[in-house]
Amino acid sequence: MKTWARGLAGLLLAAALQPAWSAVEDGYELWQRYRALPPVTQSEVLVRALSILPATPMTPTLQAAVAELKRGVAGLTGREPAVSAQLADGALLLATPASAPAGLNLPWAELGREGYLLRSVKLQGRAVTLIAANTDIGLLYGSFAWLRAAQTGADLGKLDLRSAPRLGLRLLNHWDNLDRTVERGYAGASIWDWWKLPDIRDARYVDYARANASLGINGTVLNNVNAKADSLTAPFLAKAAALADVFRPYGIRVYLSARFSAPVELGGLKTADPLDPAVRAWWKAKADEIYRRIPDFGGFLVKANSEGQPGPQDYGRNHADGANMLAEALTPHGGVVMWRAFVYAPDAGDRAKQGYAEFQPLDGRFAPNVMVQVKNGAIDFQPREPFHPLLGAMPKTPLALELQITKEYLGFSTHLVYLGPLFEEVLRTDTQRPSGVTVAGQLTAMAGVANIGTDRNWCGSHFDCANWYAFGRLAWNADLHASDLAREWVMQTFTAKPGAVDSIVSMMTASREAVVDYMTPLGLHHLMGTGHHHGPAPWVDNLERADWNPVYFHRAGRDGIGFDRSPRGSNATAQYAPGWAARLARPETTPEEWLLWFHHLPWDYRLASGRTLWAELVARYDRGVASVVDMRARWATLQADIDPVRHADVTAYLAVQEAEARWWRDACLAYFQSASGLPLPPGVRPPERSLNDYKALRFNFAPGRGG
Ligand code: GCW
Repeated sequence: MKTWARGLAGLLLAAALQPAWSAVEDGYELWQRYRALPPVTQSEVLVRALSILPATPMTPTLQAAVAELKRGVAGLTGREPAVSAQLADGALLLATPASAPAGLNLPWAELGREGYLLRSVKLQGRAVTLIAANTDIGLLYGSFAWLRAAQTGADLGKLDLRSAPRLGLRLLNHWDNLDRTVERGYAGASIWDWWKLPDIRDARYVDYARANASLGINGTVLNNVNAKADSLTAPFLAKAAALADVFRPYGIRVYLSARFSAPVELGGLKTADPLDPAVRAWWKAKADEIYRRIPDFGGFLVKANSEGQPGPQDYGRNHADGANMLAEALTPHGGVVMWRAFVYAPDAGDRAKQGYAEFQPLDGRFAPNVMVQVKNGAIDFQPREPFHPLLGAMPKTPLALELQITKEYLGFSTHLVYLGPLFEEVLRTDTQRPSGVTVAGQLTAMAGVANIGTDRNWCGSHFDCANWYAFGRLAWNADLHASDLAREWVMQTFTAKPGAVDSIVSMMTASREAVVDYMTPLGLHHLMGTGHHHGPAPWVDNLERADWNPVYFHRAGRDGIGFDRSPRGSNATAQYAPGWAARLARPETTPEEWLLWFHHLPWDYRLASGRTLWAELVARYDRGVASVVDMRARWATLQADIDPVRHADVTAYLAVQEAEARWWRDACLAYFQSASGLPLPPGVRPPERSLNDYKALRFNFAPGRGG
């Protein structure tokens, strides 16, 4: 063969062996890429989805379901199924009780309003796949579930899957401001283009709704809890109504954060006192106005008397007075109030105790359509917190769990930290109220603080989208396992190649423990930089309020480290059920991962490992860094399995993460060493720079502080 011909043949062979990466793997399509499946799976999907037989009547929601199935199957197999009215072999049959073929005996009642059933059946001699639900939204959820099954290796010829959410409300909370900045947002600007709304409806809004509906998220709070009253004015309500119109077919209701002082700011009243009849009338009229524009408006989310926000306490009233007033205005329309329990007053003692202290005594005093929304931990979305003592302690009050999807305290969007294990850990914890009832078992709703912005990949990094995914799936079903969700997400997002899937899943599941280790091991918390919350700053001791300073939380000195919340200290442990309280009262029976959250211990205290506290702390910081080094090495081996653009994106981010993990470790060890006065254990690498160098770092333009 001529040299040029050999060269050409070589090139062609190389091209044939190279996976055909699509040109647009930029993350925009999230877990809904629907790329061609491997041939065997592809033909399996093809036989099962030759045509779609929709239920009737053809509502916008059903249209969305059919469109998604067509798009999905076309992408996965290269052939779009026909929509047909004929029952044929290989049909996807969408059925409600009204449209189901006669003789079909299904457990309709168990599916509830939103649940679905997927089942392979023979009908009139034909092998079809049934997607059944009581409502068209159930059919949309079922369609997404079938597409997920098709992409994650389910046997499509033997489907028998039933699923219904336990929680009726599964929401995202956007901390988005009206000027499009996003408080604690690290993924660009707010996706809500308030200025151009209501006339211009960005195509992204539909894709946002599709992504959320695929998980079962059914509500979204559009604006920041640090709310401006303007969001309740007529022009902004028209904008919110436009979004509600886009989201409605996808089963997503719109909610707004309400500023408690709006009657003063917008209504010209002298007071926002919740017991004042004029104030109550103002809110009623406002609610009526909202429902005229948005008939299925979900309700209000409120941050009151917290971090400078107005609230009922400004008028000598309590949280129940405030929440019940809003509830009264919403009741005729079926709306709900989600009243946040994230409160802490200046110098009122242990900050961890304040939410419980203010809210628990009000149990039973809230109107039925009020939910108290509680963060997963008592301080603030730290890498690891013990569960909030309010969870389980208000049996007469519906509770919503607030989780933070955006990584305010976990390295922003540059660190790969999969939050599934964090969410799972909280949801599974036994509150012992009564024994065996987990946090998940205490809930009526779940809310996740969104990490979504205008970045092309939505979340600021490819892997951060897994956190949106895991939140949504767990809100639908809290019994799911974080590692299974990671697997599903990887198979839909990156690749279904088994070895690669295993590698990525193990990176993801290890990543949460890694961040705890390199930032705040052994129950430490709140060690981050002031204001922007980026990077380590355990030395900060000069802020106006005691409980804004890291030194308040870690209390490191020559004598030891940790916050004594035992009965000898602040006695925060007494806010838990008796079994937990007894266990947490003593360091020997406190789970090691929460040790310094509850106890102040001498540096030579012995841990289960046999090491002293000081040596263990150092070892944990080292383990965290090593884990990131390992993640980088694993990712490097996946180059052939991942499209080049996303592989390179993640590679670059992991390098940042490793550098920042080292920075956290070095700065914290330099500081804690100055407090303990102890030498580093033999063989341990000393911090790269001096403590003063770390203290001198400034980040004046860090993202996420909002407006
Ligand atoms: O953690 C703090 C955040 C604030 C946030 C607040 C809250 C919206 O730093 O940015 O404000 O929590 O949850 O209200």
